[in-house]
Amino acid sequence: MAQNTLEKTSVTMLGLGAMGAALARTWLAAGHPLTVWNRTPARAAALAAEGARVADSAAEAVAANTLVVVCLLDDTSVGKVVAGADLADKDLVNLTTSTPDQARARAEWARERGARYLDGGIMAVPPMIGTPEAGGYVFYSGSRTVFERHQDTLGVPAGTTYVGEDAGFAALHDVALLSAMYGMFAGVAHAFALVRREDIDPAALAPLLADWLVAMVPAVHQTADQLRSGDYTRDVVSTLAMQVAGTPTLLSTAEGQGVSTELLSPYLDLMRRRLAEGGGEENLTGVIDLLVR
Ligand code: FVH
Repeated sequence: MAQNTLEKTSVTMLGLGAMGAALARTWLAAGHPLTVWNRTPARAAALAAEGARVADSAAEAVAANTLVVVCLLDDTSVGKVVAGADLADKDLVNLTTSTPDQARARAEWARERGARYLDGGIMAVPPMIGTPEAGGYVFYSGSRTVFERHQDTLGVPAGTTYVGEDAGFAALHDVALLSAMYGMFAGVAHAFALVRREDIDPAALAPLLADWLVAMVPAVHQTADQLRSGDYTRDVVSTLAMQVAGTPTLLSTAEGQGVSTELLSPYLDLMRRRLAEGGGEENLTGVIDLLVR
């Protein structure tokens, strides 16, 4: 049931895929007057039944409100969809996943058309939208004016974290976190592969694995401290020299279990390179410098 719509900012939503529809639904439920458009009109039917106004074109939807939120498949679809709309004096919030360079180019593109631009990187999946306890949030970067003006409205579907005026920073933060996530998934895949052929219940390993990863998470903060200070030996408990000495055990165990080391080896190779360059008293922070060279 929609709440009182008095004084609630009107929102235009372009894109009603899994994510766009979830976002739209929370604004409707919170009482924000909502105009929607989607390339495939049938996807708007459910929202229309819940009170959304369905525009016949993207241009018509953009014309309806100052705050225009876009959540489409990719940056190319954003260019196509918004191309025919008059963006003059609009607050354009683009929640489509893009690269930092795409976001910066899109910000410039919007500025040339008279719009203020805010980019977003969504750290949530659709079921987390409108569910604050799920912990989902959106990185925002670009126009601080747009962010501050609409922070309350943008905070309806998920938390908001503003990371700077560089329009590319939201995408960069998004990709940094996702990249770390895939690194973690790579390690988890290797761990499960190691026990795959044994009489070890994956469900018994899972909590051990999860607890171990959680116990290791504070290392993220130590890495940040070392990067800021430039001293990669600060507060080191497990030296790189010691860790590299243990790598044959990891590789031999994988071989013994009949498991490919293709996920693990690239990281171990970087550890060995850093050691060869004299980083034996550090922990793992020096690997970062090998990557950015
Ligand atoms: N769903 C997720 O788990 C992730 C979570 C993190 C953020 N992503 C990003 O959100 C963007 C939208 O994702 P989505 O889940 O809504 O994606 P779809 O359900 O596939 O919907 C895609 C929408 O884009 C429309 N569309 C695609 N191509 C075009 C085009 N050439 N012209 C106009 N519209 C286009 C599509 O329309 P239709 O197929 O229904 O006609 C949908 O509205 C995305 O950047 C994720 O990376 C989601």
